Amino acid sequence: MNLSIVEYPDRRLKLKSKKIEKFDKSLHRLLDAMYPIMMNTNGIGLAAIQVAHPIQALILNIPEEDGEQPDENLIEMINPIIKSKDGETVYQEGCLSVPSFYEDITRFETISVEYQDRDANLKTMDADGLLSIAIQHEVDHLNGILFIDKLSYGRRKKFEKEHKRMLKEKKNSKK
Ligand code: Y12
Ligand code: CO
Repeated sequence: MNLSIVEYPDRRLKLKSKKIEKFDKSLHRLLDAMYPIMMNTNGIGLAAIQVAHPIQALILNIPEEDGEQPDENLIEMINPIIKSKDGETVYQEGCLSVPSFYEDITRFETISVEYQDRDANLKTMDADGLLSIAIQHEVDHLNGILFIDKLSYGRRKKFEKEHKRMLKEKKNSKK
């Protein structure tokens, strides 16, 4: 499966992803193909919409303290729903669909999320720390929300300016 990362300002990133009903080979193939893309780009989370599939699937691999991301850390969530949330935390987030831009984002500190695994088994996970932040970031993608949508008016303006300059530089370097 040939996948590539959809980047801002592509409007597909605004789409609401559809609930998954069929837990078949094509879903497994997509999840399997998303994993190397995420790992090869130093990602820790990736939603299916970021590879142009508007369905409610996301993957995560939260690094260990030494920065390693063993395959055993892979988490796949299908049709996730955040059932409860508490507290507040701030973290400097980045996104594979918004390369080279990082900003402090406020999120819930702890969450409880219900989801299905790739075989439709129902699961519940309580999360805090980076895992909680990553789940909230990826669930936002399923609702067409990017972390830059959470910036204040002033910070968003700053981002748009920086982004325009970055695209210009990219274009010039290709000439
Ligand atoms: C905390 C904060 C954000 C998340 C969401 C998941 N975000 C990522 O996985 C971001 C990855 C990322 C990787 C980059 O490196 C490459 O593309 C090689 C990157 O670098 C550049 O853009 C140059 C930016 C972001 C979860 C938890
Ligand atoms: Co993202």
